[in-house]
Amino acid sequence: MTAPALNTSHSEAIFGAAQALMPGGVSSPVRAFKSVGGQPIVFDRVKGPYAWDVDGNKYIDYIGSWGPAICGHAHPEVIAALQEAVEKGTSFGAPCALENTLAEMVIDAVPSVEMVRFVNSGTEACMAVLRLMRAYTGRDKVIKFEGCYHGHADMFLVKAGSGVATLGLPDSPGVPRSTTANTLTAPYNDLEAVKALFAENPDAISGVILEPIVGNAGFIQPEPGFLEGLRELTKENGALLVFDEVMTGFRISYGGAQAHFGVTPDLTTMGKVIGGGLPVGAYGGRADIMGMVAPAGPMYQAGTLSGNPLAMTAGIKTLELLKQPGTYDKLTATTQKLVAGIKEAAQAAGVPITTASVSAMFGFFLCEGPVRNFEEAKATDSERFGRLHRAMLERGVYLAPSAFEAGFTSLAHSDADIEATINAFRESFAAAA
Ligand code: KE4
Repeated sequence: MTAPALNTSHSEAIFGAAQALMPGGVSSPVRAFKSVGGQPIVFDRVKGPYAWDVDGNKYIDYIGSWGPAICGHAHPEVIAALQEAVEKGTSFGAPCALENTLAEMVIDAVPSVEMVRFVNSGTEACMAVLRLMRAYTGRDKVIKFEGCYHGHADMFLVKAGSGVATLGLPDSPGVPRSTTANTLTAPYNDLEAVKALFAENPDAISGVILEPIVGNAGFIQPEPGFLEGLRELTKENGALLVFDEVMTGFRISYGGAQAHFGVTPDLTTMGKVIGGGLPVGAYGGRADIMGMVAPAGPMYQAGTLSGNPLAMTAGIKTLELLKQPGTYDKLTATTQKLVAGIKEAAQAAGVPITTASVSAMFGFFLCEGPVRNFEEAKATDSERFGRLHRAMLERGVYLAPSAFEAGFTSLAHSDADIEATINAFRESFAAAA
């Protein structure tokens, strides 16, 4: 069944004008639709599970601003809390009680976090946590995994995921070799490779940082024993284990992926959900390590807007909503129903697919699978994904514009939304075959 042609003339005009104003016309590369082709959709407004573009087209949104909108976009209680808070000012640059409140909520929720520092993005959180790993251990090297993305700080742009993988960039110019010389990489789910790196670099590795569930190389889960093995290996080698939960934090469970899997790292980075859509990042962990952070200790990190009252307000209200009983059971049921429908739709069209989900995060690769690491993820049929993405847009469903991203559901996605999405997949797999 062919979808009605999508009128996107206003999107095209606005995006066209943006080309001369901002590199690629966007504020973040993955939004430019480079790997799926066609023009990006310019948003006008969002509400619940929906987005409307500037031409008035409505979409069921499975990006949710790349994670923050887990309660649904513009949740009335978050909006009301912000409207009240904004009357008291937009930024203080001074301590405020709201920081205590959100810090207590994060500390109570996340097993590894005894103390936390708020920053303004996941990138900042990951930059700071690497500096802290090095400050605490006195060692310079770090192990990351191919396909994992920890923001755009120089030392992490080595075999990175997300937009770097999407655009097929050989990492990035402007990053000195001297900076990335201390960044060691291993395939995800490969404990032997990590063991070898420790053996080759005795007493030189500050720690291992990873996405406990990968959402930046497509959706890749840790194999049984992988996280536990890293926990043991880092302990044996006097190194730190760091979970980058910027994407998984408060999405996989109220305590994040670490609570879901029962593996407690030494440090954790967070972002997205804890800001409820406003710019927030955070890093936290063992008090003896966090005690090194200025002004309590010598490791310097700072930020003008860190802990600002609006971001704290949105984060507090979002976590209050997520803490309600039954939240994650509902998110899991919604997502499992969606993913089962996607798989059935692909199989009906004879399209090879491997799907997976945990709580409110999901993904699929257009290949047989299994997909255990970034190398295997590259087997996905990116060309067909591009055609599928466009066909879904034409049917009112907004998926991440990249085969190397994850999908996000929310408390606002209804059964009717899921049914409509599955129908759109049925038609689109056939159209994009
Ligand atoms: P930000 O600096 O974008 O707030 O966070 C960086 C980051 C760190 N760690 C993980 C696990 C992340 O997923 C991210 C950011 N995620 C991407 C989506 N794949 C953000 C979207 C974008 O870059 O526009």
